[in-house]
Amino acid sequence: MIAPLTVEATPYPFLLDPESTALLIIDMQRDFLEPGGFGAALGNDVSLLQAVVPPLRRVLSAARAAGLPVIHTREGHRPDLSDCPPSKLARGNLPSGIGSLGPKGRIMVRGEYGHDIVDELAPLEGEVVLDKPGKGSFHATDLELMLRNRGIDSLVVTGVTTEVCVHTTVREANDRGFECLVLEDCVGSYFPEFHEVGLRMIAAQGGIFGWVTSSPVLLTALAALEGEA
Ligand code: C5J
Repeated sequence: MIAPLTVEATPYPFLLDPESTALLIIDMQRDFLEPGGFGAALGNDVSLLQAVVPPLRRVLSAARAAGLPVIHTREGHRPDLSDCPPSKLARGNLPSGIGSLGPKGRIMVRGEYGHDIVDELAPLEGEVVLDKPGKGSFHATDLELMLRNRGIDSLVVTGVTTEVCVHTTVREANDRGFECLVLEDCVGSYFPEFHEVGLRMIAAQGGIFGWVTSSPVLLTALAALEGEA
């Protein structure tokens, strides 16, 4: 049995038990991070999300080394779009929206190149890749069942975007009794001000939704596990 690690965080230190914590990587897909995808179709500067990749790569590698389960999510839909609410399909009046053919395949459609995770963070064999139709990772998925079956009660949360899929997931997790530690430099937004306020909202009021720390702080804590059997 490994003793919980103390991770300095806001609003107070987070106790991370490596045996009951998973790394959750939300929607690090080409559709959000690269030109020609959904993020760009919505009029966003997708280059803003690229900053998340290097620190998240380091966290992914440390989590794998520490034996933490890794769960990757992907937002998107079946090719016939039968799981896409008409409201979501219509939202934004986009000339080229969900299901349209773009330079990376059909936008936000499962199986298309653009829907998949960026090369730098490609899942390894055995890691969960969870397809979700909504913003939250728990909505219409079996995430909760998988976490409970594995005895996971805490999540290190990363990915994009801070105020949309990350926030929705943290709120869903919190209401289900999971503890969330969000890494401020491993989540990102097209809107720096939303990112900033989104993080503050998580840790405010004594950690109303969870805790916030940075990847270097987590990596320092995880380094203490090296050498432990
Ligand atoms: C958005 C997401 N922003 N992954 N999705 O539509 O945050």
